[in-house]
Amino acid sequence: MQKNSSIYVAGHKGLVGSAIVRRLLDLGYTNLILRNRRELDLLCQKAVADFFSEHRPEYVFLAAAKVGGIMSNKTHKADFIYENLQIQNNIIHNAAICGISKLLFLGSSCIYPRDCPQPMREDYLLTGSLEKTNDAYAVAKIAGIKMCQSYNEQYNTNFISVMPTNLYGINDNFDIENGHVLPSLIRKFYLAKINEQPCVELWGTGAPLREFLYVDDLADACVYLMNNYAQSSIVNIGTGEEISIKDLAMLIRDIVDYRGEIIWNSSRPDGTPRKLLDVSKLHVLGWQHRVTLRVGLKTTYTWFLQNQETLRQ
Ligand code: GFB
Repeated sequence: MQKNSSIYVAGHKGLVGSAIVRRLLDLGYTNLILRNRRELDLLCQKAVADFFSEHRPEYVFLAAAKVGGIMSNKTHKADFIYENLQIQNNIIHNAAICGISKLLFLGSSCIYPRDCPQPMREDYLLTGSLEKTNDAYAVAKIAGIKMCQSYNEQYNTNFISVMPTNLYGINDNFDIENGHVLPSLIRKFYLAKINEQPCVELWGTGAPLREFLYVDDLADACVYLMNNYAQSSIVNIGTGEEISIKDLAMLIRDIVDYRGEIIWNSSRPDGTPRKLLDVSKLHVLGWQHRVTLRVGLKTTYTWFLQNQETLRQ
């Protein structure tokens, strides 16, 4: 990308899209095209077609998606599969028609089989059954990968796909019922602290293992790969480090400075037992994460405290 290339960041209000915009602006890219939901309905085929033919962006970061935590995925499967397929079909197809220079599609680590060998290498895709709590979302993301690869094969496009691990950071969704574990726990512990509650209820057993990447690191990796990677095969983006949900809860409780107890509600799902990415391909390509979990958590908690009025909930 040149500093004056026209770059469309789809989903620029979300956790990932807003981080990509911050990174691009920091690096001196000056020609960003941004549209909020009211200005451009990505579910509408005609609106997306008109947008591409009018603006003809050179580069596209496809960070628009319907996302959510384990309960949201489990209870809104139709919305997750429909909205994600629709958004990515509209953008990828019109990007090809319009002849853009390059597109980066964001997938997810949940595309890999539930009982995948760990850490999960890129070539384990489609080698086993998916985790049931998020299979609708995962199928949509797998379709997005196949779509990018198919357009590359048939139409000689330059569409790349990256698979981030569980993300967190500023601009996250802190909703207790629908959010991901990390922002939900920040909010649960914070509310328990200010309301002086003796205990906080968390979900599942606390035994599952997860890998967490700070979203500014993810954005940096996306810009790096847009500039340095041009193959159809997918690339994992993560830290290569994992933590149990129980240990994550202790860490967040410590940062929030909540002194009460934790109660585990095992009637809520654990989800996949372990989800650790193999990031050796990314390391060979020349990129490594920088932000440690403790530092990223502190930054996120400070942002959460300073943005109470405008939090997405
Ligand atoms: O982040 P999370 O919602 O989704 O949950 P996944 C991770 C783990 O945290 C699960 C536990 O084992 C939950 O049972 N957990 C404990 C909680 N307390 C809580 C809580 O209060 N809220 C939440 N949300 N979890 C998602 C997928 O899976 O991963 C998405 O649903 C996406 O599709 C994302 O791929 C990256 O890590 O299980």
